[in-house]
Amino acid sequence: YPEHLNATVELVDRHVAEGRGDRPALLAPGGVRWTYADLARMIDRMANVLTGKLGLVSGNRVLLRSANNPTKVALYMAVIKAGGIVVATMPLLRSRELVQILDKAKISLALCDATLAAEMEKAAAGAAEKPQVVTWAGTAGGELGALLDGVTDRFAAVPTRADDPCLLGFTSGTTGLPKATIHYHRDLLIICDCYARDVLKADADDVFIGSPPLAFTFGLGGLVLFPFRVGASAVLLEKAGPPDLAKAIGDYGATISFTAPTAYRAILAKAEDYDLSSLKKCVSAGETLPKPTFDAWLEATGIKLMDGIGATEMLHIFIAASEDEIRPGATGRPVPGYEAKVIDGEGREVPRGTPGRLAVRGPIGCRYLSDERQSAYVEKGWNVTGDTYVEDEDGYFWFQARNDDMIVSSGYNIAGPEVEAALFAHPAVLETGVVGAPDAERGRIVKAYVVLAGGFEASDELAKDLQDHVKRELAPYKYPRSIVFVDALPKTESGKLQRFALRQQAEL
Ligand code: 3SK
Repeated sequence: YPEHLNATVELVDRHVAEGRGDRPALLAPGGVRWTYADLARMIDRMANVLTGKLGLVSGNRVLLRSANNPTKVALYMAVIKAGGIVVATMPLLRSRELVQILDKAKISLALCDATLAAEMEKAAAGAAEKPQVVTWAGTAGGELGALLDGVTDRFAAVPTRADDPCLLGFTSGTTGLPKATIHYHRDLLIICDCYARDVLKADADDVFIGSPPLAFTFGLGGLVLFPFRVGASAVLLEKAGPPDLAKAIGDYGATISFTAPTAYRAILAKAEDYDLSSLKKCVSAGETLPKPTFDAWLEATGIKLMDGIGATEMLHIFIAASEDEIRPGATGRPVPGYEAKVIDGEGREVPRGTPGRLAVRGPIGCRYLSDERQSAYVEKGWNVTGDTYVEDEDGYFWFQARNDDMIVSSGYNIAGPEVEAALFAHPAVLETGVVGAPDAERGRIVKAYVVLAGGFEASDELAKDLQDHVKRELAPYKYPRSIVFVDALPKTESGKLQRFALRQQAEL
């Protein structure tokens, strides 16, 4: 990559400059259809507003909060074109989670869909430094619409360098304390030129669709960067539950889908209700892909699900297999440009066939924003992801387990300790331990073991009250779907909760 590059210029403007401006870029419900030229003009107007009326200067961090829609994508690319750094957030986050992000990322400007403004305003009021909040409604209406009025649709990209940061990707650590991973302009292109070009093999006629929020870099790649890199189009769905996604695949003639195994399973359960015949490739990631799901999808659609493992730290997928190299049950082999190995506790490579910690290196590596957990993630230049894997004789990697406390449920990463902290805020909870438990539907669910405080009695009503309490405290997808009342929790001699013992219990 050249020393100077701006990701928006490469991903959007290039198509207009090379005569592909009339090709569709973004499609959305309500008949929304933006060509690359429409999108480029909208981005330029927004970049003018950001740098003019909103005072953005290079390096400023801008928080974006909305469901997946064309306005969010245009704002994303406008911030980058203006030299800013995007901090995209999950739409379901509550104010207490948003405050952590505002403070960590030192946000001065937050752009928020009006329907999600209440929690944003609450968070802004509670932040160490109150950011300016600008809301929008529909396709760039509301406060943002008023700012865009009469603004010119030409903006000269800020001459950023390839290794200037343009994205802070937040990921909740095992402790629930969010970590911010820094990504550069060139990283946004690298994932396209490694995974999307060499493994996915997408082209300009493809129509991408999927469910992951753009704040999860799995969604950012699959629904924005990959289609834009090849001049294809993307369907953005604000509501992307399995029935909405399955229906939209037929409505838009989508050819490439990005979602988690849970969604593929839910679609399969009613596959005869939908027209999935346009699909050519289906990417599955965010949680383990069980072989029965792979087999059932192949049987119903004739398509091999393309499994992959990625990480916010590495921006996207680094182990996967192209369609003709898939080995059912294995995640795949390192994406071209990446290397992977399995290591023991001392960092030594273990013989093939032996389980150990997965270590990866490639053109993108983990760079946390001022976080002491950096040295635990990167060991001697290798990114140690926290997953246990086995490498076979042919160099395929087979997932065994997560070796930390994260619970991956329906594609969401949920930190057990964060849910425990929320439960502790309820007067009925004396002690609690939260772990993942197997679930046919969601892969895993959040399961809370609770010791009650005096004066409280176990009941279904109390369990429901605890669940509602967590939904009010945290993003609702984090609530414990199963609550078990117990007399005591397993502890070490020094009084620490033995989560591994609870995990074993939850597996039964
Ligand atoms: O495997 C994941 O969880 C992941 C994380 C970030 C980006 C992409 C992927 C697949």
